[in-house]
Amino acid sequence: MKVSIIGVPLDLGSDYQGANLGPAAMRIAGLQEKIEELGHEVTDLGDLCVPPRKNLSLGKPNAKFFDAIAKVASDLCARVEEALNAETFPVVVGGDHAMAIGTIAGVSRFFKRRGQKIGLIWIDAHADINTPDTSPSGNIHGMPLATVLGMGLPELVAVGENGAKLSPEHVHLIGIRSVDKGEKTLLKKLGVNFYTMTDIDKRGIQEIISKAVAHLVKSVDAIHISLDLDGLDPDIAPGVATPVKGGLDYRESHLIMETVAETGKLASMEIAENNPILDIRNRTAETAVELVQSALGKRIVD
Ligand SMILES: [Mn+2]
Repeated sequence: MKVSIIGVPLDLGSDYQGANLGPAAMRIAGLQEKIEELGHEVTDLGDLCVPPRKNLSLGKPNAKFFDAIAKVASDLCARVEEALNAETFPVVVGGDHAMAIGTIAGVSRFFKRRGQKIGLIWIDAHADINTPDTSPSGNIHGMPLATVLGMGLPELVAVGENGAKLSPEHVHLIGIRSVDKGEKTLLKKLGVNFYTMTDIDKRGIQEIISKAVAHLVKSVDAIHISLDLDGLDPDIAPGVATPVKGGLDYRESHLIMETVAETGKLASMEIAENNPILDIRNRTAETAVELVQSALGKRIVD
């Protein structure tokens, strides 16, 4: 398989600076080499251009830096679509999770033009389904799931193509344990499939991911993984802006990747929220690179 690495040094979606260094940390952790070890041909397309926050005005307090984020997301959408057009598998490395607005717009546009549907495995401690009306912080990294489902700020919903990029029933949100009040309402109203850490404790990740994937295999043509590293337990991924105790452990997160990979329908993935400033000796990037390997076919015994 051919793989394209796309770096998104975006930190405008969060109050914490440092996620803009995430792509560099992933490269230092050996992202390209570790994918090549699996026999894939890898091209690193470098980083998108993101303006420094000092040069920007806040824009709207309930959707901070929305215009700059919309521009980066549009650029990313185009880059992802090009990578898919070139018959490569995009591995998009961030950058805060606002990047998902662009990545998913690109994946959606590529498959929509072929009359095909996409599904989404979204791993996160948070639901990321706030809108400017419900967000307590105004930080756009808490809004990308709502945005790709067509809710929220029109300038962001319009990225790529206006409107929802996929159907809520084709979204599986895994690992949540910190959900805002407004988000609880929207999660249920939209009909997104979601699995809290309590669900995972009770049912086990194997049952949950197998059923989620079986549902997607039946109903969509391609699957995208949006991995927010704060979905993982802070023990294995401490370098994130908003860590929450009690996340997915090392084996659980690998099993998710392996199970999705086995479908043969995984078309793209992104890794968000790696913040080297908050990390411990690049542990988070190293964990992330290992998870990319599992998603791209690495097995204990081949
Ligand atoms: Mn997130």
